[in-house]
Amino acid sequence: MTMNDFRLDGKIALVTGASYGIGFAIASGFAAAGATIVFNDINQELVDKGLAAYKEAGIEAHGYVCDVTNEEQVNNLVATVEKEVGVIDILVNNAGIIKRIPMCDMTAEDFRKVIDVDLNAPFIVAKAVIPSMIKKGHGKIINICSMMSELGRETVSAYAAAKGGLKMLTRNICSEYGEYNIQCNGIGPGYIETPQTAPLRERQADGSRHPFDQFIVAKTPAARWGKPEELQGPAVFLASDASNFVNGHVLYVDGGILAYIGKQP
Ligand code: NAP
Ligand code: GCO
Repeated sequence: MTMNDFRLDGKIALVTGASYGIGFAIASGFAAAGATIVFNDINQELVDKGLAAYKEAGIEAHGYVCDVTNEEQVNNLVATVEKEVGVIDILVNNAGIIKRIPMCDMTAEDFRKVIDVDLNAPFIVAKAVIPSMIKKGHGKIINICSMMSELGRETVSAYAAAKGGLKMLTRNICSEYGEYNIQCNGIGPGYIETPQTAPLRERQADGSRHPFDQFIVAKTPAARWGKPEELQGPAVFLASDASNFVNGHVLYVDGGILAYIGKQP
C-alpha cells in the first residue's frame, strides 16, 4: 500500500444534495483528494449557492438541478454528467430530509415524503449509476446513514425507518454488485452541526443551551457535536482504493455515541 491508495485523482464523484452541509463537506474533502466534483440540489438557487461556495473554496464543481426522488430527472442527470463530465466513479447518496413529528400526529403523506427522499432516492440514484460502474470495472457507493440506522427516538419514526432501510440497502447493493468490483458502504454521522440539526441546538430564551443539545453532549464521549469536516477523512477512505475490500459496512462517525450509555446526570 502507498498513500496514493487514499487519493481520488482522476475520479468523478457525484454527491447528492451537496450545496451545503454534510454533502458540501464530503465533496470538498473529495476535491482535496483529487476528485472532480459533481453535485445536485433541488433548485437552481441552491445549485448557484453551492457553485459559489465551491468556487470560494477553490473547487471548480459541476452543479445540476435534480430532485433525487424523480427517477426521470435522476436518469437525465446521470446521462448529462456522463456526456459533460464523464462516467461517475463515486456516488454519495447524501440528500436527505427529516420531519420531527410524534408518530401518531404524523400524516401518511409526511411519512412517505421522508421515505421517498431518504430511502427511495438512494435506490433510484444507485440504480442509475451502477450500469456504467459495471462497464468501467469499478465503483464506490456511499450511503449517508445515521444514528437512526441503529437507534430510535421520539418524533423521528419516518427518518429512522428510512435510515434503517438505507443500512440494509447498503448491504444489499454490496451483496448484489460486489462481484463487479463495486463497494457500497455507509457512513453513519453522529450529531453534526448543520442546518438540519440547527433547531436542536438553538439557544433558549434565557440564553441556556437547548435541552436536546445538553442531552447529546452528555451522550457523546467526545462531549460535543461533530463538525461536517470530520466526515471528510472517513468518506475519502471509503471512496478510495484503500477500502477496496471494505463492503457492506456502515462506518459510524459519531464521537462514540453508539458505544456509550451516557454521562450520569
Ligand atoms: P441538510 O443540511 O438539510 O442538507 C440536505 C441537503 O439535501 C440540502 O441541500 C437539501 O436541499 C438536499 N435535498 C433535500 N431533498 C432533496 C431532493 N429531493 N433532491 C435533491 N436534494 C435534496 O442536511 P445535512 O445535515 O447536511 O445532512 C445530509 C445527510 O446526512 C442527510 O441524509 C442526513 O439525513 C444525514 N445525516 C445528518 C446528520 C446531522 O447530524 N446533520 C447526522 C446523520 C445523518 P434543501 O435545502 O432544498 O432541503
Ligand atoms: C434528530 C437528528 C438526528 C441526526 C442524525 C443522527 O432529530 O435526532 O436530526 O436524526 O440528524 O441522523 O445521526
